[in-house]
Amino acid sequence: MGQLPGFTGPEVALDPVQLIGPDGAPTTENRYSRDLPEETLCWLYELMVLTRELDTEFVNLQRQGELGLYASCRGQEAAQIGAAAGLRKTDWLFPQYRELGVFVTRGIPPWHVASAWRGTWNGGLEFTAKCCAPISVPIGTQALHAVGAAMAAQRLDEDSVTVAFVGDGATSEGDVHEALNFAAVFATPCVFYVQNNQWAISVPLRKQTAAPSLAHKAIGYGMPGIRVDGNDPLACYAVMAEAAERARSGGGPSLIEAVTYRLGPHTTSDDPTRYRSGAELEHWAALDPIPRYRTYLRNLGVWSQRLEDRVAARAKRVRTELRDATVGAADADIDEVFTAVYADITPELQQQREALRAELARER
Ligand SMILES: Cc1ncc(C[n+]2csc(CCOP(=O)(O)OP(=O)(O)O)c2C)c(N)n1
Ligand SMILES: [Mg+2]
Repeated sequence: MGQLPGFTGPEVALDPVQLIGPDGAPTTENRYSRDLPEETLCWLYELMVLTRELDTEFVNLQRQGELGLYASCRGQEAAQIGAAAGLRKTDWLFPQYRELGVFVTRGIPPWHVASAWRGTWNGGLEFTAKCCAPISVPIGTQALHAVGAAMAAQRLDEDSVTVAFVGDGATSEGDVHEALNFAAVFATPCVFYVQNNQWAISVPLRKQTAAPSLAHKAIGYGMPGIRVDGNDPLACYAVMAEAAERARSGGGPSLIEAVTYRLGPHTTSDDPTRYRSGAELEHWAALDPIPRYRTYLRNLGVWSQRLEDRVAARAKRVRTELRDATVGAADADIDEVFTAVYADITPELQQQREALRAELARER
């Protein structure tokens, strides 16, 4: 890649970091360790299966009219779980909206996520109990929040790191540019984690950027850029853990591009067969992170039928809990839209509140 004369910033490798090959065999990559305790290896597997199962339940619940909308993370489990697991529980997460794997890893109850998809005004204020911001539907805005929170941590002398989860499409937003630039200039403890799932609704990656990769954008901001195989949980874990430690120890922000694929539609309102080919889907379905990781664990002698049965039983239980808590749940209190803005409601908001109440009463 051509660089400006005198440029002394980091080079970005186009080849993604990969610790487990598509066939489930360990690769020759030796800059990162795949040496995690057996318990952690099994935990990652459990989270991936659990997320896949819950994701299916979320789609079902939407189809049955219990959720307004849902954005499936099918295919992105390794990218999300690997990354979230590589962090401390006190590191603050700033998700977009497709991050079920991140929420599950953090221990956010799935019904809190369901409540957000039923249209609560706040998109998941309960997530904050687990150091995770609510879902962000306005694309890229969460990147600014992540940098602001990182600057706050810096000033308070805390050693927590923030992570902005953004999509490939979000990298075209002005907000994300501003966030990256601020983060680099002020050396904030923030990691930008781009899940490049190849699509932004119906816009393919090739129409999103003319850069060699999304990770290469890091060069322009003056921060390390790393591409990682987003369908390899151990690679995502290792790369995130490294970037978080760098940020924690004063080394500033990093931009990680996790190369993955959205196996499902953009949301339950989308029909991807209208804009992408069956051949493309087949190509990526063969790279599905779950069977790949299962093969890896089996070769390692860590996978067992007992593990599979235990994981399946837990998934079944949690699916039922999600369904029971969601079906027929009460609607959100619309009043909160107005009462939760300021300590004392302003006259303008009070007027709007009364207008809405009157309108709703007419509809009833
Ligand atoms: C500011 C803003 N502009 C446009 C939209 C409409 N929109 C919703 S999702 C989306 C695509 C986002 O793609 P990406 O960042 O790649 O995330 P993905 O959905 O693939 O996970 C767009 C443009 C929005 N929600 N917010
Ligand atoms: Mg995308």
